[in-house]
Parts: sequence; structure tokens; C-alpha cells
Amino acid sequence: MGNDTGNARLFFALWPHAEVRAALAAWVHSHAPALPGVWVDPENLHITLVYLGSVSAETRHCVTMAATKLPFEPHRLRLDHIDYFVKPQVLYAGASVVPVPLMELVQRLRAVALSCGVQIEDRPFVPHTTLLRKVRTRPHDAMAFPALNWPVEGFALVESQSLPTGVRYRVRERWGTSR
Ligand code: 2AM
Repeated sequence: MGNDTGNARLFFALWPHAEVRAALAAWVHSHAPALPGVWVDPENLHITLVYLGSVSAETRHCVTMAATKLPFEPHRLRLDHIDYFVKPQVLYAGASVVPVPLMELVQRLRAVALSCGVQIEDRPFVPHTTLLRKVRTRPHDAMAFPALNWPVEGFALVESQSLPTGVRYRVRERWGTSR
């Protein structure tokens, strides 16, 4: 578990408004009972932009200061389908189109991480909200998903905490026009 002086497990993310969170949670409630897997707690729903992993207080300060200087352009992201990642065995809501301002934001955040000495995974950015984990096999049938407009008004630095009750994500910093 992180604290102010020790290491913390951090990631940059899009953190949803209450309406987007409720719409995603509603989909999970109506479809997940028919699916094998573990539901993501509605309070934890998000889109990871850059995963930093466990970092020191010094590194956390570095990425926070650097992120504060980034330009940010509000835009909209359209989540429009349900898909499955084989290796991590997760079912997610994805976006067929990555808006240019979002791609730019991810590239800048990757540069922030590298400038602070954080090694990050160099794989293509696939915007997604994980809805279920431990889904052992790809669901056979395509699943309906009512397209959801996600107003991207800011981004966040989030801490992943392991509590006795499970993993909990907590927003530590926010940038952009959403407060
Ligand atoms: P996800 O975005 O596919 O759900 C916190 O662990 C978040 O960071 C999760 O949402 C997780 O997956 C994402 N993440 C990305 N890379 C990760 C990694 N190497 N280890 C753990 N989580 C990672």
C-alpha cells in the first residue's frame, strides 16, 4: 500500500464522470451475470493511459510536476464495442477510433514517465475500460453495447491500493477542465 513517503503503484488514467460510470456499471449488471469472470467494482472503472507501476515518492513528485505542464485539449471518446484481451483475460469496452488529442496526451504522458526514469511498456495504446477480469475464454457471441460518449475533460494520476477487501483505485491528482 502506498503512503506519502514510500512507494506507490501509480498510473495515469481517464476517470469517468458519474454518468459514464453509471452507464458502464449498468452494462455490467445486465450482462455480467451470464459471463464467467470477476466484475470490476464500479468505483474502479477507468481507462488507463500510462501504467507507471510502483514508484518512489521522488518519482511521483517528478511525474506530477511534469504532467502539470502538459497541454490538454478537451475532446470526446466514443466507447462503441465489447472485446476481449486474451493474455490478461479481461473483457472490456473499447473505442474503435482513438481521437487525436487522446493519442497526443498518451504520447506526452509516456514522455513524462520516461523523463522521470520510469520504464513503460512500449505497446500500442488501445483505449479500453476493463469491465470483467479472469474471463478465461473469449465469449463466443458478440455482445451488444450501446455506444457511450465519454467527455474527456481531464486526466488523473491514480494510485492502486491493495486492501483486505480488494484492489481500490484512488485519484491522487487531476488535470484539465474537470475538477
Ligand atoms: P487495464 O487498464 O487493462 O484494466 C491498474 O493496475 C490499471 O493499470 C489496470 O486498469 C490495468 O489494466 C492497467 N495496467 C496496464 N499495464 C499494467 C501492468 N503491467 N500491470 C498492472 N496493471 C497494468
